[in-house]
Amino acid sequence: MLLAVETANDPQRVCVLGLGYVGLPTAAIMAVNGFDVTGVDLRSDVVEAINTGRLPLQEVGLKRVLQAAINSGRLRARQTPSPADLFVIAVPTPVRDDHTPDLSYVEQGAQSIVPHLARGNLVVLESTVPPGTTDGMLTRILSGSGLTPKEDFFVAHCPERVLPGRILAELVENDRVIGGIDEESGRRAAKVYRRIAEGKVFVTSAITAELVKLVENAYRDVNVAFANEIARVSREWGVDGSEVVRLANRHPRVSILRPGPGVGGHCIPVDPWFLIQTSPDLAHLMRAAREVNDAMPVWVADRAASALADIPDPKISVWGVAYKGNVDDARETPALKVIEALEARGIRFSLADPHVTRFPHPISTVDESVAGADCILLLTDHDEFTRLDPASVVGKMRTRIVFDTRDCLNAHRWREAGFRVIPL
Ligand code: SAJ
Repeated sequence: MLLAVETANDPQRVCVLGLGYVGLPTAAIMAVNGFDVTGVDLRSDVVEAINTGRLPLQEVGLKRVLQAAINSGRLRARQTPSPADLFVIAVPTPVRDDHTPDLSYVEQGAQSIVPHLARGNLVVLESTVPPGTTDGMLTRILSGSGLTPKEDFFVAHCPERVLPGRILAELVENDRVIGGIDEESGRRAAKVYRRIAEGKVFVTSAITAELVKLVENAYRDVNVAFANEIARVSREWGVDGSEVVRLANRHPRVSILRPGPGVGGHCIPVDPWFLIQTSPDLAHLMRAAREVNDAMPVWVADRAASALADIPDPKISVWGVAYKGNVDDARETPALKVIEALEARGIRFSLADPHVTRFPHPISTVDESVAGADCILLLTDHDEFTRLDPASVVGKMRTRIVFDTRDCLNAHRWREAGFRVIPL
């Protein structure tokens, strides 16, 4: 971790708005690097947890950094902002049901800064936004303070790039792209990020930075969609799509991601819409990728249902509702759509997930979930599942079928234990 090298004109007091998966680690890392940080979140339970050194969310290594930050006396949480040299906005930017961006949290965050904005302040937007937001809506709201942008205060977009499950490492190690609304804004923001990041810091325009972020996530969505399409085409030929992808990737210039039950989380299924919505006549590939990935959960449920077609009143033990392995996050999880499709087909199910605590359906242990089940439907590649000895569940099930949608189980071992193993 870098040690802070402070100079008189650098921002020292930081106010981080939004203490979720990005804002909280950012606030903690800034505090341990010498900034004096006030974290702001609307939720009183989150604020209280942080002030007592408790984690409001699961993330590898975060507890240690949070406690170090709290113990240093340089991090505290509040429900409202206070005056600062630097404001960092790290709030959610979801899409509505009609796929239009919901920027209400950014708007509220910006409005809450206005009464505190002072001459010389820098405002950095980390949240992912449609092109034009930083130099448009955000700067406009901040101008409500009576101060003049690019003269009295400075604004930049520095999109977060951290991967849930590796947030602390990536926060420090990843390169950063900084887009200023003018050169001075970019220069000031770059100076801040050079204090906390070991990766390279690239300075560009606000629009370019907005596009870069959206393109990164759209790229991943398109790549997974390609993998998922391969899985479905391979299935037509009766072969395992994951094996096709794995072997194609042995070519030195092919790098396809892994097929799965669909794409979840609060970023990859959301962000491409910010581009599709703003360039509807151009973004054909990105729209198609969204459609391919969104169709996966129902396809998976259909496959599971047909595997159980001969079994009376079948029961499925669903393993994993988190949107991906080893995280506690179930936002936009494909598991929910798979479950809804199973429900619509009248199939009984029971859910197991060792990480997720907040979910619309009850979650049980693996042992409870497999009791009397006919099929394990693995949707999330948590380590707890991949490491599990099939012998420990085989006796509890009525029928021995396992449908591994993540290609993460040792098929040989499961077959030896008497299971019929279905690949994606
Ligand atoms: N997935 C697959 N197959 C794969 C990879 C992912 O089906 O080979 C699925 C996952 O299971 C999950 C979804 O895609 O449901 C998204 O997972 P992810 O690990 O690809 O990405 P996120 O959403 O956890 O984090 C992404 C990252 N973006 C990129 O890698 C380009 C992260 O760096 C961003 O900071 C984050 O979005 C964000 O906040 O924007």
